[in-house]
Amino acid sequence: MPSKLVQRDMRVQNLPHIWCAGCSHGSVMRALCQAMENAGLERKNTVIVSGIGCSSRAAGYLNYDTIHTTHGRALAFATGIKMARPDLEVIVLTGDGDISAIGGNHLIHACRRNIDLTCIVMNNSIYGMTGGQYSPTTPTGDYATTAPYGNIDRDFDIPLLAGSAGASFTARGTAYNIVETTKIMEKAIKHHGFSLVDVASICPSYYGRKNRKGDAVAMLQWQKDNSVNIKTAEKMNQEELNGKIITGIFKNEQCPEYTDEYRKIIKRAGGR
Ligand SMILES: Cc1ncc(C[n+]2csc(CCOP(=O)(O)OP(=O)(O)O)c2C)c(N)n1
Ligand code: SF4
Repeated sequence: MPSKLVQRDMRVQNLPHIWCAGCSHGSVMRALCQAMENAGLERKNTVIVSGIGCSSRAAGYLNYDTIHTTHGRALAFATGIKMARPDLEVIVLTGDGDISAIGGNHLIHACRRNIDLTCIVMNNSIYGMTGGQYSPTTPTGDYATTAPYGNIDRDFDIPLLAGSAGASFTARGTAYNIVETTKIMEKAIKHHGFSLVDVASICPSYYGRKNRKGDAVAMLQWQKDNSVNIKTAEKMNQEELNGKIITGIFKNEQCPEYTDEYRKIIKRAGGR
């Protein structure tokens, strides 16, 4: 018998899902359901928007008003929805490829505008859906289908990028510590302004296999052993932090929000 949360939040008729055994996208999706419940979101006021990728498939399994859009464009669709209906809670589900490669320009401008969207990035450091090509978050030196001798690109730190571009809430959780990740998601949902939660995720089928990281259990164990909360990280030097996943809330500020500012312009122009 599926749990109450699954019965309430999932389109069980769309199961079985497409994810490989051990993929962490399901745990992240489940954490989002819990965070939405904890934040008091109602189905009638909530829209979930995704791009394209294994991660973006989550929108299809959630029993909300959802849009599975085009690759990289989830934030553009979400911006349109929020501009038309600022009263709605708009949540974007995306992958590292979707949001920081093809969708990178949409990301920095959504951050710059500080529009009130919550963006959950399932960051598995690879393009899973298309067979393991390297993404902008594949660590330098790691292997991918398109980097058989090692990746020479330097990788993005997505929360750092988002914060620098103007997002007022940025954070990172892990698939391993899903309890902490759920709490972070709840805060991100409640935040008024652009919130980005990067969730260090695992793709055992491609990233794990190409980089000899072992099975899903070994990959999660690695996350457990190598995660450092921001408060502890502040007391560590760069050498000690090398290769670590820094978690927690990095930025949480109140700044003018885009749809609020837009309403003011409408009033100034004589509209309602
Ligand atoms: C315009 C366009 N270009 C390329 C693709 C092929 N494509 C589909 S998903 C994807 C990458 C997805 O990677 P990511 O967002 O990291 O998600 P994951 O599958 O790893 O969860 C690509 C390149 C596409 N669907 N549309
Ligand atoms: S290919 Fe990777 S990201 Fe896609 S479902 Fe499988 S494990 Fe998950």
